[in-house]
Amino acid sequence: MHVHKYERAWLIFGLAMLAVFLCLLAVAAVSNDIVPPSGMQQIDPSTVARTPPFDKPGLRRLPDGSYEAYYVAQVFSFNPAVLTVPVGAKVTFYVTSTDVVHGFFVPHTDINMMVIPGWVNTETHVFRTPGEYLLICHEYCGIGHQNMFGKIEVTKV
Ligand SMILES: [Cu+2]
Repeated sequence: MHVHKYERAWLIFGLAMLAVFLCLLAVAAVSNDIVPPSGMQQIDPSTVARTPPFDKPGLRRLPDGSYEAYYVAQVFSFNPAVLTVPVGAKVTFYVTSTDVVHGFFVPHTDINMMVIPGWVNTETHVFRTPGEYLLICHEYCGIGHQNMFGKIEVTKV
């Protein structure tokens, strides 16, 4: 089979770039100790219910006036199902799963996480507009996935 010299050069260039990028990825992963997804806390999924602070999921107010919300995702619900926060609150969400991969998505905000058993995922959001926010699982997690949702009520103070 005849391959034109420009075509051969282009194929070699493409393969060389692939090799370079794979090497860079491997070097970055090893040297920066990258694990997918990066920089998250680990937790034993079988002992989440006994591991503080996930043994009592919900909202906590910090001395600086911000909030932490601890969520446990499991087939097919979020705990807490309803979270009430005051408008203007800066809330850092900590979410983990006890069983399978779930999603943690609040439309019209920047909250969009994967919830992976064995890991604690985190995201911070400031709720500036009062109202009801839907919290949905957007990773297919089983037969009742479409019923897996929660609510965040942002109330005027
Ligand atoms: Cu789901």
